[in-house]
Amino acid sequence: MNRLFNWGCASLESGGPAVMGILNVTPDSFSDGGQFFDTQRAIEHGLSMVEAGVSLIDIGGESTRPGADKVSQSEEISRVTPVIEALVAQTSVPISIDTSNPEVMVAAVTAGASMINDVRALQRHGALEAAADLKVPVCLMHMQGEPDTMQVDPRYNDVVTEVADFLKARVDCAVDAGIPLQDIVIDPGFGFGKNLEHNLRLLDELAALLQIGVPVLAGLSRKSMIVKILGYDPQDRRPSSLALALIATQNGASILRVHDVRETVEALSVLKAIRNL
Ligand code: 9MG
Repeated sequence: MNRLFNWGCASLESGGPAVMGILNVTPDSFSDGGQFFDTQRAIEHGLSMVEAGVSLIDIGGESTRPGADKVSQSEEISRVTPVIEALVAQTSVPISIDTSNPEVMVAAVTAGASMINDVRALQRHGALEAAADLKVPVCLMHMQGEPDTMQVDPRYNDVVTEVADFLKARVDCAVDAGIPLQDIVIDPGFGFGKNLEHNLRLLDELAALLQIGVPVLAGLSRKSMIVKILGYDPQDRRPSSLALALIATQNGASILRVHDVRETVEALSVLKAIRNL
C-alpha cells in the first residue's frame, strides 16, 4: 500500500487530491513576505491550515525564490525543527520537509517530518542516500538551472518530453538507491526554469507524467505565471490559483501544493460534487 495513499492522496475518481499546505519559515518567502518567520506564528499558521482541512503541511526554511538569501544548513535546521516538533505534537497531519540538503532532511525527519520534498530531485551530494536511509516518501521535482538564473530564457525542444524523461530517470535512481516506488511522487516544477508557454503546456499535458507510474504533485499557487496569463499582477492571486488547482486536478494531479487551504478544499468539493453525480 502506498503510504501517500494512506494520507488520502488520490485521483479525483477515488476521493480527490491531497491538499498540501505551504508553510515557509523564512523571512523572504514567495508570498507571505516573512509574515510567518517567527516560530510561534508559523506554528499558529500550521494549525490554522489543519483547521481548514489540509492533508499534509510542507515546511521550508530556505526560499527557492530567485534572488533569495542563501542560508546555512544550521540556520535552515534551526528554522524548521521547532515548527515541525510543535506541529507533530499538536496534530496528526503529516509534515513534509522542503529541502535539498541531506543534513536538513535528517534533522527534519528526526523532529517528526514524514516526507521529503526536494526541488532538486535528490541530486545534491548525499541527498539520495539520506532519503533512502530515512525511509520516508519523497517528492522529486524538475527544475532547469538554479533559482537565481532559472528564469533567464529557459529553453526546451519539447518541454513535456524533457521533463518526463528527467523525472523518469530520477525515479529510477531513487528506486536503485532503495526508495520504494510506492514512496515516490513526481512534480513538473511549474515556474522552475519555465516560461509561460512551458508552464501551460505542462499543465495541459500533465496526464503524460502519469505514465511514469507514480502520483503527480502540482505547485501552482500564487506563482508568477498568473501575472503573465492576466497581463497584470492582481491584488489577489487566489482566484487564478484556484482555477489552476482545478485544472491540475482534472488533468490527474494527486497532490496540490497551495497557500490557500480552505479555498482549495472548497473548490475541490465543488468539483467532486459534479464527479459524484
Ligand atoms: C518548494 N516549492 C516551491 N514551489 C514548489 C513546487 O511547485 N513544487 C514543489 N514540490 N515544491 C515547491
